[in-house]
Amino acid sequence: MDRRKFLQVTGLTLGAGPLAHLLPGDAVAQAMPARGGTASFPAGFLWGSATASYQVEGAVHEGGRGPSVWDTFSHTPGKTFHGDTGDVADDFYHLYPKDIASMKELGLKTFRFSVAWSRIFPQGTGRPNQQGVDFYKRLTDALLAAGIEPYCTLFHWDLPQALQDRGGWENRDVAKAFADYAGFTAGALSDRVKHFMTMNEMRTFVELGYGQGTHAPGLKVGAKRLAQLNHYVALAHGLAVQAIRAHAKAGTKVGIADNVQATTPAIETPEHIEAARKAMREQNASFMTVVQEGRYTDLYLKGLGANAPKFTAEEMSIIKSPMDFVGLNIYQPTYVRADGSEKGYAVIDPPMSFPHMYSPWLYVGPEAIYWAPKLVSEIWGVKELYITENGASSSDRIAPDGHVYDSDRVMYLRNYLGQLQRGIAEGVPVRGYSLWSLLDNYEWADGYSKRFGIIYVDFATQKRTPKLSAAFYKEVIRENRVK
Ligand code: GBH
Repeated sequence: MDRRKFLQVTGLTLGAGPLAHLLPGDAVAQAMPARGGTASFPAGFLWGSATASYQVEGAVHEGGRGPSVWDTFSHTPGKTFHGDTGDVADDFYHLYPKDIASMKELGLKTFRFSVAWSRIFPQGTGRPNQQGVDFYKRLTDALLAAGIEPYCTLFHWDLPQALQDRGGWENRDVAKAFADYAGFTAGALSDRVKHFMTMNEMRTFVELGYGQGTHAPGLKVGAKRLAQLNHYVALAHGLAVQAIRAHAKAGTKVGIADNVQATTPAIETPEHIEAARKAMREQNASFMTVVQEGRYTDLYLKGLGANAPKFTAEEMSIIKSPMDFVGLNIYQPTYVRADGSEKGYAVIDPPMSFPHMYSPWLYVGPEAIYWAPKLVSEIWGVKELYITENGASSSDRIAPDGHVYDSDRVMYLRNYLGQLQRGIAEGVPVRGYSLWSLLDNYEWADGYSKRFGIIYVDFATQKRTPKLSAAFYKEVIRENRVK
C-alpha cells in the first residue's frame, strides 16, 4: 500500500469534518468549552518534537567527541537492557538531514535537541573542540532552512567522563564548569538558537544516577551526599542562566526542562485542588521550588534533618536567577488527595491495576498535563511555559503491510492533548508542545526495548517508518486541534 492509500484507508485525509463550515473560525472556536479536545489551539501554537544527544546521535568516536558517563555506564556489563549502548543509536549525527525532511513533512514548527557537552569540551573544560561546535551549527542551520525553530538543551545527562573522574556533580567546581560550557555554547549558537534550556530533568539524573544507581554514573551515595549534590546541580543551573545571559545575543531566552512531579487532584474539588497545589511545592522542593524561590521549604529541610545540604545566601540568590520560560516534561500523574497531616496532602500510590503504557512507570493520567502547567503558572507567576516533553512507549511492531499501527500511543496523545487544550483555553500560558519523541531511540537503561518515537526505527538498518501516531500528529498540527 502506498502512503496515499494508507492515509485514505486510515481516514487521515479527512478535512475538518462534516460540520467544519459551521465553525465561525479560530477565535470563536477557542472560546468554546473543551469537550474531548475538539476546540482549537491558539494561532501560532508551537508544535514540535524532542530528542537528546546520547539517545539519537551515535558517532561517539567522531568529530573529536570525548567520552561521557553514559558511554562508561552503558559499556559496563549488567547496567543496561541487553547491554545496549548509544554507540550508534539513530545515527542522527549523519542522518539528520533526512530526519529534518521528515520533521518538515510533519509540519513541525520547533525541534528540541540537546548538545553533547563532550563534543564541545571533550574533557569537560579547557579548549573548545571546533568540530563539535560545527556539528551543531550545521544541524541548526538545516533546521532553520526547513523553517523549524531549534530549541537547545545544554545538558541532557551526558556529563563528560573526565568530570565524573573529578567527582561529577558532587564536586562544586563542576557547577562552574557547566556554566562555562553553557555560556560558551550559547554564545556560539545564539545567532541561530533563540531558546536555551540549561538542563533536562534534574531529578532524574540526581536520583537515578546518584541515588538508585540505575542511570549513569550508577552510584548510590546516600541521603546526605545526595542532598548536597542536588544543591550543586541547582547552583549549576543558576550559574548557567547567568553565563548564557552574559554570552548570548540580546533577546535570547533562557529556561529549563524539568520533570516536576505533576501533582494532580484525585477529585477536582477545592480541597483536593488545594492539596495538589501544596504538593506541587513540596514534592518538587529541591528542584523547581528552589529554582523559582531561591529557598528550600521548611518541610524539605526538616525532613532531611542532619542530611540537609550546606548552602550560602549567595548561592541561593544565584539559584533563583530569573528565567524567561519554564519547560515541563509531563508523562505520568502524581495523584494527590487532601489530608490532615502537617503537609496537608497525601500522594496516592498507583494501585496495581492502574493502566500504564509499555514502560511500567508510565501511568496514563491525561489531567496531569492540565494541572501541572496551571499550578506552576499560578504558584510561581510563570508567564511563558512549554511542554518540553510528552509521549509514550508502545510495543510497536511492523504489520504485514509494512506499517506500524500504534493505536495506544494515539490514544495517549489524544487524551493528553485534549487536557492541554483545556488549560490553554482557560488561559494557562503554554506556548508550545514537544512530543517525545521524533524517533525511536536509546531509552537509557531500557536500551532499545522501549520505543517512544512517532517514527519507527529499524536499528539494524536505520530504516525509518512513520507510525500511525505520525499521521495523527501531522493532522493535529495541520488543523491546530486534537483529531
Ligand atoms: C524523559 O524522562 C527523558 O527526558 C527522556 O530522555 C526519556 O527518553 C523520556 O522521558 C522517556 O522516558 O524505571 O521505575 O526507575 C522521563 C522521566 C524518569 C521516567 C525516570 C522514567 C524511571 C522510572 N523518567 N523514570 S524506573
